Amino acid sequence: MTATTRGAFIVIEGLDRSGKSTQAAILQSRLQGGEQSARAVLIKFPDRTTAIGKMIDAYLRSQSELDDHAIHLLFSANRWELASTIYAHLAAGVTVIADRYAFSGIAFSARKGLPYEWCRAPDIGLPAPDLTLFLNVGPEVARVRGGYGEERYEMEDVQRGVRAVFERIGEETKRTGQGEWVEIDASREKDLVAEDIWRAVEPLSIGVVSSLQRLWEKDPTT
Ligand code: DGP
Repeated sequence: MTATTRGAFIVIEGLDRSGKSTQAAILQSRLQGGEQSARAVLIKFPDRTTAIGKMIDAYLRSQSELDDHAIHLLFSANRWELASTIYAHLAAGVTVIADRYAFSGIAFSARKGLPYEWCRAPDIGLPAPDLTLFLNVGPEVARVRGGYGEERYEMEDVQRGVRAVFERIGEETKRTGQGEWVEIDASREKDLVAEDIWRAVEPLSIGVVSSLQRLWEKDPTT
């Protein structure tokens, strides 16, 4: 029996203003323009275009208030509503790049004091990324870059707490081997960051033979 090749699922995570969206766009065009000319789609979380995404958008702009648990579940539901789209693309051999994913879900809510395990639970079973690129910048660098302050969470002390939770997630992912977690020094010039990203992604750009895993099927904390 011949093994079938599917598209790779690549997630880009990081603090606000770490350059995720810029790098995701560079990566997408590089994948599409290469010799192999892979097809690649970019999905941004939260997806603010859906009905759930509109509620999230209003919350982030402080136009509505929601209980911390309720908004956490909405962010997760927003990922679940796109899960079948992700599966379909991957099965069709298309590379999927997600700008943020479930790791942001844990990081932003656990920072508020919600229990880590509780934060992880609603995302268990989502399609698991083959590779997560964590764009690492200090919160002070991120603040200077684009100007925090327009949306909820865009404050240095919040970002500092979020970063600490991301570090825990990265350590757990590396220890348990459930997916690959690569840290990229994103405080550097954007072309250098893009080169490091490409080095990590290139082996996956021709597709993946192994079957897609589900997120946290094994408890990473044990
Ligand atoms: P962005 O559109 O990437 O700038 O993200 C909007 C904000 O929402 C940003 O401050 C990070 C935060 N965020 C993204 N995903 C989640 C999530 O799953 N849960 C929570 N609580 N916040 C999130």
